[in-house]
Amino acid sequence: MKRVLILAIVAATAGVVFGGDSQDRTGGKQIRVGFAQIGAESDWRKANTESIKAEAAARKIDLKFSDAQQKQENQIKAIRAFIAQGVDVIAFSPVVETGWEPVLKECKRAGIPVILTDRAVDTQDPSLYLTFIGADFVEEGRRAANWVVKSVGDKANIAELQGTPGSAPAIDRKKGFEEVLKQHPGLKIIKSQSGEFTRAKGKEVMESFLKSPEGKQINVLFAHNDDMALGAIQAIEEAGLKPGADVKVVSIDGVRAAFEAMVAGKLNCTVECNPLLGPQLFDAVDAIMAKKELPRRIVTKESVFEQSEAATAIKDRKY
Ligand code: GZL
Repeated sequence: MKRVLILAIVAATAGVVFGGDSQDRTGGKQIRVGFAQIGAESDWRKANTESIKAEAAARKIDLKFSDAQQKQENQIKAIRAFIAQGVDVIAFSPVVETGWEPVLKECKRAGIPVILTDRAVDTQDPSLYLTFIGADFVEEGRRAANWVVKSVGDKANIAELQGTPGSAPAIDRKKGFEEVLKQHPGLKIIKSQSGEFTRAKGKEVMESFLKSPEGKQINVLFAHNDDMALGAIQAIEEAGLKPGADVKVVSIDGVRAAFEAMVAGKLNCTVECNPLLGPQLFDAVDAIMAKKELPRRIVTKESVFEQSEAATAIKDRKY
């Protein structure tokens, strides 16, 4: 009884939701997976959560799910609660790249395999997780910059809205974008700041960019995700400018609202970053339970969408 009580307290503090019965319909032992999600900061994240929950339900997985409200300490608490519950597999999307080795070592000591989804961790010890399922963020940054070269030309003053400081997508998207800009000295990033992947912060930071002395020179916005771009589009309009024309806008994710903004002529390009990782995640869980080999890295397939194709492509979008 005492152990259960402790478990409940630990789990409750980490915002972990207990759920599921112990037997699936086939009478086999139900697989128990703990998933520590970052939060609900963007449409991309909500679609990612929906994909994971829907796939777990479809496969009758006993999913313990936690939402960390973008705080690393909450993700770590949730992972510790999953260890205490003795789940079969732990999966999570690390909000930032560093600070994970202690809790990953606890997973290893507990003999619980770990899968990274969406974002990577920075560790020297490859034994701390089995596989990383997610996009190539450096390539996404290159694709955004190549669109600027193709569509804007060799001269532009660029404002950049970065994602969460220290997160893999923010670090690598910037890296890929700047790698291409090195070949085009006329393309200059003249303002750059984090909008934390949210619409509200993206709008706030873009307002400050436009009010700055360099504000009038900005003719391209590169946002590390669609939500910040959509917030910035509001700021551009409130400044009396035409987003998509006076300021060209390129962002990353490919969420439905970005397609709607492209159809309205306010966003010029979105680089797809697929959030529908549920099927790949639970294929990896099945492989672990069957003691099959797993590739160290599973890269999701993605493309680039421009304004000219948005009205057609939006019909097929799943998120
Ligand atoms: C990318 C993902 C990022 C999205 C944002 O894989 O980690 O986090 O680009 C989300 O929309 O908040």
